[in-house]
Amino acid sequence: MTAPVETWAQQVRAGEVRAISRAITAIENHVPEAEALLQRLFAGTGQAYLTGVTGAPGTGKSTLVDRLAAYYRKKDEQVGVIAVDPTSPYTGGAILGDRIRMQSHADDAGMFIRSMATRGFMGGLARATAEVALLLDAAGKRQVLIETVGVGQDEVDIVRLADCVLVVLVPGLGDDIQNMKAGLMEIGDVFVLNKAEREGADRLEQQLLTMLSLVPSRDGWQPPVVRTVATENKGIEVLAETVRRFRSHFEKSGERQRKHIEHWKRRLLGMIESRLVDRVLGGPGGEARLAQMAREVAARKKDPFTAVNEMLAGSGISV
Ligand SMILES: Nc1nc2c(ncn2[C@@H]2O[C@H](COP(=O)(O)OP(=O)(O)OP(=O)(O)O)[C@@H](O)[C@H]2O)c(=O)[nH]1
Ligand SMILES: [Mg+2]
Repeated sequence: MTAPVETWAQQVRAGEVRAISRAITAIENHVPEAEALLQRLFAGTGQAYLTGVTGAPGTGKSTLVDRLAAYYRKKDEQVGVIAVDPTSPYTGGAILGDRIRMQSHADDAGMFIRSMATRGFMGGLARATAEVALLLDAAGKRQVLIETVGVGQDEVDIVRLADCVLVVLVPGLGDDIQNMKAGLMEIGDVFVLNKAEREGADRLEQQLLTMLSLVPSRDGWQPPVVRTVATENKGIEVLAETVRRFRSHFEKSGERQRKHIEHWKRRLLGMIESRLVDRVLGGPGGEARLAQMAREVAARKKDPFTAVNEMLAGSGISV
């Protein structure tokens, strides 16, 4: 942390890998330097297109991201990839697999890949991912791909960040549209039917189309289904073209702008919230104070309103 922030920012803008990596670590650790850096970089952002890739474990998200990234690189677009590691222990093997596969781009300066562990963020994962996306945007990555397993609220928050959301499904995971939550159905802008060479692809496509016909179209966009065999690079071009079509559709209708305003409303709220929490509970003894208050409230020794007032007042916030 010796270089002054402005030098650091210049290095990031120039796409220097070491400067970007160091910035991501700072973001992950939520250190004040990260904020100072992003403040400087912010004006130069808003150029990247964020594509979120989500779906059940093992559906081929990483393979798809890898192929899409290669496709964009061929078009001479710089690419950033954020892979949010799934926490489920049974996907542990796939994480290593990701790293190995992604190494095929290791010597390409136009591509930056970072895996983010979900442990240790205490609900701040969506924030960290959003900030890393901003950073990659500032670093000139025009296509940013974010992979996340579509399971929890955290993941849904991450996916909301994206300009375009790809929901990945595969044949043969059961009849209930692979335990997919209704929320994911609504969040998908494009549905990717991967492993389409497998038995049951036609039936799944039929099921999907039926379900999607029940979802009201947004601004004239009916989410399409694109069939891919990621391992064989099949359907990738059609998929990229579909994303491009979605992009121009929404840029024309002004929906993207509206989505960004919604996004910043949520982000600003979240930032206010976390600032307040830091202020009230940050520093030594914060957790213990919270636990103590919780015990008193649970035992009905104190009502929660008084408890909150006391904690706010204790940190110098007038109530
Ligand atoms: N048959 C077939 N296998 C595929 C296809 N795409 C990916 N796979 C394989 O499916 C397995 C899982 O692929 P990943 O890309 O790691 O899947 P993922 O969704 O990223 O997995 P997690 O990150 O663990 O959730 C790997 O063995 C891939 O080689 C495909 O189109 N057809
Ligand atoms: Mg993966």
